[in-house]
Amino acid sequence: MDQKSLVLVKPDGVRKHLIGEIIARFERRGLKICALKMLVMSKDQAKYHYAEHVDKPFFPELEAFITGGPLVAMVVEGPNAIKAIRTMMGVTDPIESTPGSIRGDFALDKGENVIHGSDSPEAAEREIKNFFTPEEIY
Ligand code: IDP
Ligand code: MG
Repeated sequence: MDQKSLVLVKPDGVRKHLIGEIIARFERRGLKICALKMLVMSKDQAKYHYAEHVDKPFFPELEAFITGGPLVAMVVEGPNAIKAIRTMMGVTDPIESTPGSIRGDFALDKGENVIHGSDSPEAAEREIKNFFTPEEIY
């Protein structure tokens, strides 16, 4: 079953020159990039994207980080794309992520952890709308 996921190369990933590395991993795996753009997230966009975390103590730090520089947003599609991408990403805290995963290879910090990927089809649908119009998704 084909699924779409909203993936972000977060501002730390852009600063670390990891855009190509991350896209290449998805493409080599057989996943399709069907929408792509670079942008600076607004605070409103950040509150919508991280709605489940707005009341958490780390939210101010997260908001400052995620809005603090350009990021790359993309829609990635393929069979079981959501789970496939979450596995390729590693877990939230890179220290616990397996080497070979994106976070396990390229991050050490729980906040600045290089990549976002949707965690469910419902989240993907909601998150994709925050960045792309239907016409921008191929
Ligand atoms: P996920 O990105 O693996 O789905 P979530 O628990 O949904 O992880 O958290 C969203 C993002 O919020 C994380 O990727 C990370 O950037 C940030 N974050 C989560 N927990 C913490 C924390 O304890 N301190 C700082 N930032 C955090
Ligand atoms: Mg999450």
